[in-house]
Amino acid sequence: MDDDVTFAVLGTGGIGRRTLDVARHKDGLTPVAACDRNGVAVDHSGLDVDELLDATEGNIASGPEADGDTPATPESDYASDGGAAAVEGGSVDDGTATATDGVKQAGEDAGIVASAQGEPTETPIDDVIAESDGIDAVLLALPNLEHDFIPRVAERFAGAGYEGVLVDVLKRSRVIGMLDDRTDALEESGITFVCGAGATPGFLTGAAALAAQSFVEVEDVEIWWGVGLKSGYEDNRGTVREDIAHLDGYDIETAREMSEEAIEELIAEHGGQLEFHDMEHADDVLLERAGICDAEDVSVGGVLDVRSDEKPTTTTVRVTGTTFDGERGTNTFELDDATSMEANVNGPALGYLKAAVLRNRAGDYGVYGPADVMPSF
Ligand code: CWL
Repeated sequence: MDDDVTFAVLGTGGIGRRTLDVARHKDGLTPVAACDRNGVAVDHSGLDVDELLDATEGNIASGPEADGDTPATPESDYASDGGAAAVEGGSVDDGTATATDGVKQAGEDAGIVASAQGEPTETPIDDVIAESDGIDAVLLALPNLEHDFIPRVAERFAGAGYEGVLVDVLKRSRVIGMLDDRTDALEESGITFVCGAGATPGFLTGAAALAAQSFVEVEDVEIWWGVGLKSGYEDNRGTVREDIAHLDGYDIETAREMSEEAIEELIAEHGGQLEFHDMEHADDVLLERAGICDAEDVSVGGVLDVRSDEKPTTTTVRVTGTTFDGERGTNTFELDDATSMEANVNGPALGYLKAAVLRNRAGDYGVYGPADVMPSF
C-alpha cells in the first residue's frame, strides 16, 4: 500500500502552523494545502513549508490587538454558514470567539497571502474542499467559535462527497454529540473522522484506555496537565482565553468578552499561574463512548504557568480500578516535563491522522475518538 499521506491544514494559527512544522520531522506526510481566513495555498506535489512558515511568521501579531478585544467581523466562509465571528486562528476550542491564537486578524496581507504560494480568497474552506480529491486527510485547526462550527465544517466536506480523513483537536465534551449526530452523512461520504486528537482530549485519553486494560472495572480517570507557556504565550493567547472559560465564575461568553487587559490582570492576580479543575474536556464522553467508564468518573484539570517555560506540574493520567482477581490499583501514565505542549498536541494529531488514513483506506468510516484508534507514528 502506498503509505504516503497527503494532508491539508485548515487554519494557520498556532495549531495549524505547528502541525506543518512537526510534519517536516515525520516520514510519509506531505502537506498539500493550507488556508486561513484570507487565503489558500495548494500544491498537490507538496507545499514548501519552510517558505510558508517563514512568510506567515511575520504575521504573528505580538500586540494585544492580535487576540481581538473586539471579535473580528466574518469576512470569509470561515463563518459563512452560521455567522460565527470567525477569525483566523489555530486554537480549536469551542465558543471562545476571540481565540485567534496569536494570528493577526483582518488585514489584506495577513497570513497565507503573504506567502508566494498563497492566493487570496473569500472562500478558503470551499477552495480546499474543491481540491480535496487528492487529499487524504484534513486537519481542522480552526477556532471552534460556536460549538457546532467544526461539526458544520465536517458537514460541508460530507456535502461535497469528500472521501478521506478529518481530524480535529477540539476540547469540549458537548461537541462530540454534535459530531455523532452527523455520523450518517460522514459515513455516506466516506469520511473517517477522528475527533479530539490532540493531548487532552487526545493521546492522554488514549493512554487512559490502555491503562484501563488491567482492570475489569474502572473507578475513575484523572487527567492532570501542566503547561509552561512563557515563550509560547503570544502564540497561544487563544488557548489561554479558552482555559479561562473553565475557571470558576467564568464561562465561554465571559471569557470571550474579556479584554486583553482583564486577562493580564486575572493572570497577575494568580501570580502567573492558573489552576483548573473539572474542565469540560471531551476525555469524559470519549472514554464513556469507548466503554471504559462513565463520563462522570473522568476529571480533567491542570496548571498553566505563563511566566515560565517549565511545567508547573507533571502531566499525569491516573486510572484507578479493580482487577478480575479483586485487587484495587492505579495505573499511571506520565509525560516528561521536558516535552512541550506543542509536541504533545501536534505529535498525536499527526499520529491519529496517519492512523485514520489507514482506517479510511480500509473502508472504516464514521466518527472515532482517541480511545478507539491507536495512533500511528
Ligand atoms: O487542551 C489544550 O488546549 C491544551 C491544554 C491547555 C493548556 N489548554 C493542555 C495541554 C496538555 C499538554 C500536556 C503537556 O504538554 O504536558
